[in-house]
Amino acid sequence: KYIDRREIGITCVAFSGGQPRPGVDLGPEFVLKAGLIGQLNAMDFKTILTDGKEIHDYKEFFPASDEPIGIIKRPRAVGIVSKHLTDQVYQHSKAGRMALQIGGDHSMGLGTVSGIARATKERFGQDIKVIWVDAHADINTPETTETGNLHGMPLSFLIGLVKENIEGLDWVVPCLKPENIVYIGLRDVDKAEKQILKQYNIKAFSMHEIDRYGIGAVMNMTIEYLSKGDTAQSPIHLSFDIDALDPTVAASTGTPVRGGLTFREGHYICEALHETGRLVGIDIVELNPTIGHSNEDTITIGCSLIRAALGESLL
Ligand code: EXY
Ligand code: MN
Ligand code: MN
Ligand code: MN
Repeated sequence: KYIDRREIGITCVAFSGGQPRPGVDLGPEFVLKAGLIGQLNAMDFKTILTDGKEIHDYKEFFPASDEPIGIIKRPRAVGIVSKHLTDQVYQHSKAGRMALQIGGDHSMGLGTVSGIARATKERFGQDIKVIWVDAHADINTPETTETGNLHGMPLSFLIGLVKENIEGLDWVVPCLKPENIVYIGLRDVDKAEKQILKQYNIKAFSMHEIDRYGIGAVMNMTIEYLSKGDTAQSPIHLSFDIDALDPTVAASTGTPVRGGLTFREGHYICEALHETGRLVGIDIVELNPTIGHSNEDTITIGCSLIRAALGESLL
């Protein structure tokens, strides 16, 4: 009921500034070259490229100098990318389209969640709920971060943990409630992040819970959790970091961590979310085709995760 047409608004974010390794900005180009648009059209979706452009790098908006603020690296570039992305995603979502974003590093979650949250609030008066599939929690604050990499911080901005104004990022309006987040796949969480998860009582299924209950039960619990209270049927955004998958499955990513999701577990998550009929947005991020063996596999999997979340049937 949230998506009223078989239309997908696609924004390809060629950006790597939220982390130090070059190449993650090439993710979208490789995904398009692998034929994603044709695959979606074959599923009977009309695809609409944001501003009619295949790839967005937003470089024309970057300031000439982007000195670190404390240890926070490239705050202005990260901020300007996500500010533009917020408006682009908002336009698609507001028009009743599925919003699909391909990255690019996960700092872009600042923009994708902000845009979707604004649109769903306006259209339905509902708060957005977010499934964050990731090896990492991405919830460091500018105070707790040990690396200064903003791809490890988007959720702290989105839930309003950042009180100080950081130049370039001061536009971010908290738009996500901690109780509306569910993590799946965690296995490399910093000490300070663990404290934040505890303090705000954020729902998380780490690899330990996936091993214990199995992915089927974990998805049942996830959907049950997101179906309580007065926003029982509210819209859901999926932010899928490819590093949630095991590095033996998807090697081409900048911060691989052993002990991750299998190919099927990753796809099952997408399929189960599709079945809810509540998905309004999908991010696939941290695809870095310059890293790892056989990058084709990682890119191909990125495409098939997207199709799974859009309801590609297995039979
Ligand atoms: N927690 C570490 C940091 O804050 O730098 C690692 C973050 C990696 C984030 C990747 C994209 O998910
Ligand atoms: Mn991430
Ligand atoms: Mn990650
Ligand atoms: Mn760590």
